[in-house]
Amino acid sequence: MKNALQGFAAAAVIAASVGAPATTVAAQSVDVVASNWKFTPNAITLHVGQPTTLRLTSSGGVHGLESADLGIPQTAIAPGSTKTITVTPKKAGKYVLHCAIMCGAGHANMTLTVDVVQ
Ligand SMILES: [Cu+2]
Repeated sequence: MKNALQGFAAAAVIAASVGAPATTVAAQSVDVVASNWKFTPNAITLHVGQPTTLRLTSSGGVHGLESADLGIPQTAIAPGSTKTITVTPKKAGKYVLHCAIMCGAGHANMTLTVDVVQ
């Protein structure tokens, strides 16, 4: 029960960080920071048909993101620069994106979960 509540709180924080209320049409953005070896946050929520700009940077190491399902081309994420990719999900679901560039010992476990909801 405690874990479920913590999960809910985390989801609420992520939803809040996405920004604008559902009634606005302005593009939303989400910041994701890659490091050795995780994405922070490691889970984000997007909405079907709603464009969201991902702002990707790294605080350590070169990492990558890619998702054919979400229309994210292979994108290198390196310290000192920010890559922006606008994503408009077509289909609800849970997409687990793995780091797309070999980055060392923790590479295999480096994931970003994208929860796409209506
Ligand atoms: Cu990697």
